[in-house]
Amino acid sequence: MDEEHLHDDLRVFKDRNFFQLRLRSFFTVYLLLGLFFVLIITLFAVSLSRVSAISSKLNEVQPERKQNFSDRDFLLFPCGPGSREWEYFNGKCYYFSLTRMSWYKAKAQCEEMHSQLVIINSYAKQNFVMFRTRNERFWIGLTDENSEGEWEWIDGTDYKTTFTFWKEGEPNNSNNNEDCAHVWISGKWNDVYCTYECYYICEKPLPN
Ligand SMILES: *[C@@H]1O[C@H](CO)[C@@H](O)[C@H](O)[C@H]1NC(C)=O
Ligand SMILES: *[C@@H]1O[C@H](CO)[C@@H](O)[C@H](O)[C@H]1NC(C)=O
Ligand SMILES: [Ca+2]
Ligand SMILES: [Ca+2]
Repeated sequence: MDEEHLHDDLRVFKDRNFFQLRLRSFFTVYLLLGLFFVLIITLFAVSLSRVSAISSKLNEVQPERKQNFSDRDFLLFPCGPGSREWEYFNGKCYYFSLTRMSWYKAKAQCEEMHSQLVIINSYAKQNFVMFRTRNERFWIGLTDENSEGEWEWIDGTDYKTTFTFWKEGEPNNSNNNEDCAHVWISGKWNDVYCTYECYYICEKPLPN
């Protein structure tokens, strides 16, 4: 015996000791991780409750704002805080479409938005439109489809006594088939067939 046995016993004892040490260090790591998660979750819960408190406060404010426009809203969004795509110019609101369609569809689209195709009745308005349309084609509320050569603004504005801005040589009723007007290069007006597809401009008064 016994030299050798003793040696073996000693080794078993050493191994066990080592195993226990490792176990303890694992336990510590898990404990720290656990604490860390608890901390994170607490922080998350606190911030969540703050956000929901703020949003419920906002919800309380909302109905008041819908009932009447505060002066601040009116300055920021004169065409209504709920319709930021409408641009304000000189007492009216304008929408420049992002899709192309025929003159008839464009007219209907404006009506659906409680507005109508734009009436360009002054050089100031022409300038505003010209600046925004940048040589792109946009329908306006002008047509001679009822009677060839008798141009009419869709709101009844008298054509003969009002501002015009036709391109040189237009309207030319090309192919006897051009009865709707759009703005084009430098914002100048051209007549084209009404089923042509281009962008459009709607106009509406300020909300009450
Ligand atoms: C708009 O609301 C404010 C309070 O939020 C009120 O004092 C004011 O009289 C209202 N204005 C109109 C025109 O209803
Ligand atoms: C008439 O107008 C159309 C655009 O609507 C243009 O393409 C055409 O060249 C014009 N024709 C003449 C003869 O100016
Ligand atoms: Ca025509
Ligand atoms: Ca033409």
